[in-house]
Amino acid sequence: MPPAISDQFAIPGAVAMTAGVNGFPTCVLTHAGSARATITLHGAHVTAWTDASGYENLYMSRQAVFASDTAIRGGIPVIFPQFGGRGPLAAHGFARTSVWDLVGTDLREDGCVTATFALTDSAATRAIWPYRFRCALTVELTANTLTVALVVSNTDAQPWAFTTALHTYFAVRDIRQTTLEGLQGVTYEDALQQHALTVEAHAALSIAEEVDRVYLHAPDLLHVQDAQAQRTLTIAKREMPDVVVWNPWVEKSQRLRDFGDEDYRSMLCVETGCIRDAVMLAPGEHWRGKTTYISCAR
Ligand code: TA6
Repeated sequence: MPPAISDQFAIPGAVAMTAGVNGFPTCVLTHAGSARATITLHGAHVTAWTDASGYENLYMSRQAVFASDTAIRGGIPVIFPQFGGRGPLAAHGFARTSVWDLVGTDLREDGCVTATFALTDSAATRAIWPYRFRCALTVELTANTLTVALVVSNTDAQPWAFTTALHTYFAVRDIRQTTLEGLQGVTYEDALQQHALTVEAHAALSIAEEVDRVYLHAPDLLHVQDAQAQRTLTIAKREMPDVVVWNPWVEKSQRLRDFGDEDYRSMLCVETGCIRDAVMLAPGEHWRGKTTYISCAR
């Protein structure tokens, strides 16, 4: 049963709460009557982001399953406390399938619209990850930018470590006419080659097969160049050293239930996070990381 919907944090013209897909409570941010972002409380998951030009920047599978125990295929899944299979938990951890609370909204003087979501430990999380924690995720919307900031706090009396990522699915007009700039010279782990280490040779990375790589300590500025859409999506990250580049291509697309067989053509995951080196937090310590996405026509 989806949680109840409250208007406690509504701001006329800027923040509204609605019943989203399958009744999931969804927060809708609107900037100056044009740019728009939707975030479901299920996973504090950004499910859509259109900029002031009306361009939808995120991929969302038409087969995405909105169910309490399932990760939504598309948008920005929040990965915590474990990336992939790098630990004892189910792949990518429990944050993306947990119900977060909306704990605050704001319409700033500069017009930026924000919403903050929180997830804290529970008997259910402690049963599988025996630590006390608090995560706060803030989404900030302006005319042509979307920022996602994550604060992870150790509220326990013992230290613990985590890995995390914003598993962002970008919409692209045609993957074969899309490149990713900024990774030349960066070492990556290739998940398709038993995590062998390789140095990226290309200034502009093209995708013409399944790609599943973790680029280590990548530059904080990257650009997705969508030639057919004549658009550039800039990714500006802070305190999130690693970058994942993933496209399932043909065969894996056919194996994914919640992903169209041809959808590999219209998406590219470029994910930012702390993946290779886990972050260790002492009691009372916090980790802060953020990524800003900037959409512009070329
Ligand atoms: O981010 C890349 C990756 O780890 C891939 O290996 C692939 O499994 C993808 O995440 C999707 O994972 P999911 O659990 O959402 O199906």
